[in-house]
Amino acid sequence: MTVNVGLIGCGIMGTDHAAILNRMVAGARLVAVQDAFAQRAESLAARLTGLHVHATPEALIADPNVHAVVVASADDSHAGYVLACIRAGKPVLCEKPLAASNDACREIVAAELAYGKRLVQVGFMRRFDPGYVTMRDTLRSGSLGKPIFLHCVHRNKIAPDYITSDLVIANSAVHEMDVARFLLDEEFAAVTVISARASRLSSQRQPQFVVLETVAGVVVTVEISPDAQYGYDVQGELVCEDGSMSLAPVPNVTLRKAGHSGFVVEEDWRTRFADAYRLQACAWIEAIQTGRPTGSSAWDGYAASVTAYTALDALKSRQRTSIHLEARPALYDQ
Ligand code: ISE
Repeated sequence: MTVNVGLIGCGIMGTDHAAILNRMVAGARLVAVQDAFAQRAESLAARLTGLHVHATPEALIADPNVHAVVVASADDSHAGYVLACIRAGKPVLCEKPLAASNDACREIVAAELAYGKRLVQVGFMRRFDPGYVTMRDTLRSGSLGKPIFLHCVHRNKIAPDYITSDLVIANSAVHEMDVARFLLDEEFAAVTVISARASRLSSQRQPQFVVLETVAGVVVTVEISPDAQYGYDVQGELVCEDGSMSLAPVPNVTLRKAGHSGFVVEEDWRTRFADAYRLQACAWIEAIQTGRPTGSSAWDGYAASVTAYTALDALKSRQRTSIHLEARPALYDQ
């Protein structure tokens, strides 16, 4: 069965999703778009054939020709559209964050529980990055023993002006909060945040160092540098009882030129995680076709949100702060 997809939000991420669905995913067809700025939807429709432009997100969700929805609109609008998709019984791939508060995440989980089936996938694309997937599979094989430390580095080339110290955590480090749960398969118990001095590029955001402790005692460190200047750089090393494994640089080609030997560093996450975004879309469509949900669930979106907001409390208080999640409903057991 071909899955007809409607897209809400035609900004940078929405346009990327459209290009992926249009060209790279077997079994998917982008059929409808909508954006708060109608002109953006019109211009996307002018570039791709066969798209219906809807005036409102509600009309797009209600369109009987739309089987499933991608939400890539402004962050604070996500929850409302995800809830509307659940009410309509339509699968939805929602860009992170799932919602703008823990309460709104809980409301989505409750709506899905009432519906009785998983419909929501959160766009934490790193779960589909071949490097992280290999690390997870290797850890599960048991060949390296139990995990002890996960060291993460997350550097953006230059953060946009709206990024503050809070958003360095809630918008950037939240990826490590999700992918660490994915790798380690357990929840966090506590978080501590240490701020480094601000770079001369911006006084409004400090680079942050986040230390997370899992329930089993694995320590996860995350350096988040919003203005690293040299490029977009994501690193990860998982140290286990019998060895360690690290993400390899992407792309994995060594360049030698003018006295240097090394690899090109990506500009941003859209190129660094291009494969992950494509594989995420393929997996989402396959999950709809087979009825076997995959990727980050609404529960994972809730857990990432609680972890990020607790980290913001820890940033303010400068204290090690406990993380409290509700009991995970059986719907979300793997
Ligand atoms: C951005 O919103 C993302 O989601 C990227 O993956 C992340 O690397 C970046 O720091 C965020 O601002």
